[in-house]
Amino acid sequence: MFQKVLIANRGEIAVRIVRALRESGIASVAVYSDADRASLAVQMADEAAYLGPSAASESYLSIAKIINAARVHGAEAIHPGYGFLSENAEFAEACETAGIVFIGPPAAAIRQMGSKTAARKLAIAAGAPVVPGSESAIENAEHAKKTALRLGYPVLLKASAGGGGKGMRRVDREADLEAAIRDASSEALRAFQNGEVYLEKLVLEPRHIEIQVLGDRHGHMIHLGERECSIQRRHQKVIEECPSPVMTEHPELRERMGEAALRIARAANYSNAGTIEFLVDRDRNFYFLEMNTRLQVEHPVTELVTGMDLVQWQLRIAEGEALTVRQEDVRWSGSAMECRIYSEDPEQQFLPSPGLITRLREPAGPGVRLDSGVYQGWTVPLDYDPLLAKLAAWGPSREAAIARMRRAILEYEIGGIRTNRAFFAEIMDDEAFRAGELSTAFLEEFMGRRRVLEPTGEMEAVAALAAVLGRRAPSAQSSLGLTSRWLESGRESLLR
Ligand code: MV4
Repeated sequence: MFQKVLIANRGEIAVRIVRALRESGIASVAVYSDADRASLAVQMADEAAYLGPSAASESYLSIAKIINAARVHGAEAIHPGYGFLSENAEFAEACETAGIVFIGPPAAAIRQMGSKTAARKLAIAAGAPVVPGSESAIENAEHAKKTALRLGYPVLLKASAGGGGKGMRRVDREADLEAAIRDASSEALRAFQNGEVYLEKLVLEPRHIEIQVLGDRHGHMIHLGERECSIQRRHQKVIEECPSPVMTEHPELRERMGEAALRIARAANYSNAGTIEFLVDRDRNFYFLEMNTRLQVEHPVTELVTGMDLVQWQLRIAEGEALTVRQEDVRWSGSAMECRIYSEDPEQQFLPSPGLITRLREPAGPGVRLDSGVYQGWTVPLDYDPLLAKLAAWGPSREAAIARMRRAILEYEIGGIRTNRAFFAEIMDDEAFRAGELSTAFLEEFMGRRRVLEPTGEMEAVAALAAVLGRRAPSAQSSLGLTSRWLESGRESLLR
């Protein structure tokens, strides 16, 4: 068993990992930058190591500083969390060279999945479905035209080194193809120092569904089912859930996608926790998209439904333990969803809203889990991702989970900064959402049908009154037809 582990991350995920370590009797070392001196993770961990200036390049992204901190503090292993160095094959190798265990997959698997064209080839070789597309990178305009004609328009240009939507271009007709290739290629070159692009058939209004896999270092691999992540904005996930409403209606889809995910992970000689992303079209055809070789932000919904602690398993697997859970032991119970609470203003094009948290009341109670990285008096820095916390709710059914989520959102109060908290209450009340009619187009359509009134001073006074009423009778809020902006400004004028 490890005695001490360093957490190469910050925010809520660092806190999540401190908790798992403490439960296992392992000492934790948090790391911090100037902006994070007083972070919750630093306060909660057994030890803390200063990395440097707030800029991530000089702190959380510095391989040398992090390896050095692990050496100085005597940590035998490093958990990278998500983002930062978590999918950096060189970091995984540097850990190994320093005699430190990297809590994650082998460096070779990280590297292979980092190339989207290599990952696609691997999936094809493993017999998993991929979106129809070019065999490899586009060589010239003629090659692109021939391929697009075979696929049929619309097509999608993607960067080989990409991910997260950068360097992606939709092309609807041949006349636009050459210019789009130039655009996508130069964007990819700037972003990834690699201008290679390839073509795929465009899947219209897909669902984004991913499969969680877990493998040990002895060749055992299981999947823990799916998470539906279709509700996203600009490739940033906003709500995730397990099970996917489509799987509840078609359970055989889970089995087929789970098997495809296992074939891909095995072909990559994968171990530890990983996620295989798929697109699912309206006819429930599924296609491999990419593999994320890390613990994901949204892992709590899988934990709530399977009862398995993914971070604990990551630690055991990294220690060389064998998986004791067989595929037939995995059971899915009830329904869970997660809302990502960001310090951003939904009424100002989701602009970041950093600053001092002057008031905080956190939701709790049956079926509610809050993974938070903040406290009252903490100043949210502008330097990093604006994720404050992840609010998750579990219920015996999707309806029950939605009811709990709605209740928890109304309990949650964050003062001093703008957050997207109340925005989620509106989504929970949305008919299409409640019906489980999800696709990656959901949020844009939702924003379109949402009534947004810019409140005047008078309206704010009404909202303040309504917020008071709402505390006594939450139903008064919806019967007054209040938008989240009204409620939020009402609450804030009360907190001032
Ligand atoms: C697609 C697609 C439709 N057809 N590929 C976006 C990010 C990158 N990881 C892959 N993405 C997509 N690839 C084909 N052939 C639609 C998307 C996409 C998307 C995928 C997952 C989650 C959200 C998305 C939002 C817009 C587009």
